[in-house]
Amino acid sequence: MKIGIVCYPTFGGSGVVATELGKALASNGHQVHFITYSQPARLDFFSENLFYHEVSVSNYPLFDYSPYEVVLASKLVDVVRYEKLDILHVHYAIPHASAAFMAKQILATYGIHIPVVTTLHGTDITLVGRDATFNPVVTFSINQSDGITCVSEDLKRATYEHFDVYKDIKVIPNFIDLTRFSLKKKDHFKKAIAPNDELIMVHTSNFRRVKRSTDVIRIFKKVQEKVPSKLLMVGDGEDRGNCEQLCREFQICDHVRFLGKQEAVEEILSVADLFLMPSNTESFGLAALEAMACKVPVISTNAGGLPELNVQGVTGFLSTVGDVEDMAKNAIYILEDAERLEKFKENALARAKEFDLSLILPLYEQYYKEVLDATLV
Ligand code: GMT
Repeated sequence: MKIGIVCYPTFGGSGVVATELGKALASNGHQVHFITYSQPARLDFFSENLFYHEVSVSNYPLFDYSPYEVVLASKLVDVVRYEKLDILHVHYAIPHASAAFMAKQILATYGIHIPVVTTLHGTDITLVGRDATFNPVVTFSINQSDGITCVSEDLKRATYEHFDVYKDIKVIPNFIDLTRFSLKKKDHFKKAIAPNDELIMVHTSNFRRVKRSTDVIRIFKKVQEKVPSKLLMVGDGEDRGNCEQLCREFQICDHVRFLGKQEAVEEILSVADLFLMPSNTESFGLAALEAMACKVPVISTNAGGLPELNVQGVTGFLSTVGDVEDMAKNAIYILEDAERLEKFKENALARAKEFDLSLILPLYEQYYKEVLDATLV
């Protein structure tokens, strides 16, 4: 199959899922064309089946805002026509689904009928897309897609609740390549971070408000009063400064390290004992799955799709958003008993295996086939 993939090429969850999916499809013999505004961060290896087409928006003095969507639609028309693609898979509704719709209409004038699959990832539905300024276009372009997938049952429910979508939505969860995430522990790194064998807690995110990263610092303050521990904060974004400020106020700076944006997150997770995800909303929680794949239990909120991943009392614990007290109590419960911690770690890894790439990839392949069969003209 020849598949065009449109996504945000950044480190965000939707870009990671789209890129890893494209790489896996290419390894499985499909020809995959990425159509994005810069090379996807995870598109880090060469394969004869992988192609990358850059969407470059030129600046023109008249434009206060560059018309990215129009340029993307033109690029899609070009790539579909000349590379003879069978299907387009766009990740994150805004503005990819509407650009794909525009391209589809133009291609029809050349007698080319290309089915479009849209994958909804989270904030395109739960935050941005719900905004009245986007809603009519998001609703229309989702309904115009030939196939719609989303990453959790909760996101499916939210889509039907907030948008007038009348089509079926297929839930295909996030996945993990366990071969990449089962690394040997970096003992020298662990020793440097926790010289006295302190336990290591980790938070990875883009530090946007929705991640409630400052709650991580509040939780950690309480935990380190009871359990000798260190905290690693991975990533960067608007709330990082607030987190640093809070560390100074609490006088815990010696125990917290801000590592900034990191590519090899699995190396950091390989030395971790507990992962913290106190998000306000999370359609699936890919970062938590990555932690679990590294045998790290998860303290999270019960928002969005998190209960579909993190199993209460088995792989970690889930609390109400903002209930720092409860999250700290649960973290201490897991960490204070070595045998109990080991059990939670084993459970986390076992759960992650249920989302292995080898199980989820066929679901996408099968769905493409169904969409193609249904749209044959
Ligand atoms: O909103 C983000 O944090 C980024 C966003 C994205 O689309 O890049 O992540 C979302 O998609 C991921 C992959 O499907 C999910 O695992 C994340 O839970 C989801 N984030 C939110 O819902 C906040």
